Amino acid sequence: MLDVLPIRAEFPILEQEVNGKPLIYFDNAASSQKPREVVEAIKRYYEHDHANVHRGVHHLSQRATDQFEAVRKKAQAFMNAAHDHEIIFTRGVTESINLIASSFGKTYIEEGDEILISAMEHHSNIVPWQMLCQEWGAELKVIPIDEEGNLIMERFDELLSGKTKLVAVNHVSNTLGTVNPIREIIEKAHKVAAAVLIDGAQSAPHIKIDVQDLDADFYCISSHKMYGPTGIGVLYGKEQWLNEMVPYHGGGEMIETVTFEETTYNGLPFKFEAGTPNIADTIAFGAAIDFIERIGIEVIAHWERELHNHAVAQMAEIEGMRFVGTAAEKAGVISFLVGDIHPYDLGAILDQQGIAVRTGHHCTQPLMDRYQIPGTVRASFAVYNTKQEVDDFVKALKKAVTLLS
Ligand code: C6P
Repeated sequence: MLDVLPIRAEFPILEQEVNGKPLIYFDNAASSQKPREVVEAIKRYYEHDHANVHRGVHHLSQRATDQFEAVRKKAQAFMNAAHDHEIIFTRGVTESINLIASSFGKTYIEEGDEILISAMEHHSNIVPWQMLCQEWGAELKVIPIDEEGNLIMERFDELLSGKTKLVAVNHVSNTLGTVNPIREIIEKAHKVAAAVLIDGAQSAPHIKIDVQDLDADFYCISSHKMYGPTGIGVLYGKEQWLNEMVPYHGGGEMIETVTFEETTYNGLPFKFEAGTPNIADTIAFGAAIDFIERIGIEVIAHWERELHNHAVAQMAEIEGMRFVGTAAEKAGVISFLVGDIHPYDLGAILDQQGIAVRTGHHCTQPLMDRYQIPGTVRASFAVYNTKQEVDDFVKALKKAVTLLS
């Protein structure tokens, strides 16, 4: 069993009371909290090392550049990318998907082409593809899901065709917790020469990512769900795609030469990194990767699974409990409703007891339509959560249900 208390002690924010009760933070799928070493990395950078990167010959600029580029190598190792120039820093998964939708669209998409997504995508993995389809006359197709929250793979097989240019699915659903069979999806998509983008927002904190082993074309992760700062993430892209695709943003850093008549572009990864990057948060993201690797991603996943099972077993006893998302392959996310109590009401009463959960549609409105529900309450776990917190949460939930029934 994981010795969780020393890990928990590394997170100063957890040592507070909310509404007179010790904070129980179960909103980790939205954004996880940051260990001291991540907070310290930001402070240290601004107090000692700040200068712009890749620009100056002076000492501070070189020091900042070295630290910044070291994180690219760290992220490369974390995802097992073949080259460090396949690691593009972005603001997070949303920006990464928009980058691909824009650059891939401009480079490859023609009228009549198809983009395939799934019914359990986050709005970030729906809207950019709708925009691409509108712009280029392509069509968006959707892989349906069954009642438990599994992709219906027979429908995927039927939807996949020579017209499919790109398949974009999440590795783990933020609302259902389903872990999707992305290896099979990638293999099948490649048979019709379609590229595959994996939205790894919810997998990166829990599952070992190996982009070479998966043969993923694009894989997106956000630091803030991985114990790191907000505003920084990684787009992994296979070298060949990134070399062929047109740039996303124009500006400094992404150019080789500029005249008023013509601009030539920089090589990878800088071609996709216009402007001054988010240096401090990138460096602190490196500290977050160190944190995950120090604990071990398998250890984290195992602990979260224990918390999940411990919670589900007790929650199932509550009358009227309905779990939304019950796939066999699941991460530490529990979406639920109780009777006809509105999720906001449950969330508000839990908050009064110091418990942070997310309520609503979780940026997956089409998924809510699929289940014909207004939203859910979602509890999601991280490595610093304890079984005692789960017990306290269940007790508070029972109290809330009694109050609202
Ligand atoms: N989901 C949640 O509470 P950004 O905001 O760009 O880092 O990530 C967007 C995103 C994309 N895909 C999935 C599967 C996600 O879960 C998220 C973020 C948060 O579920 C905030 S809406």
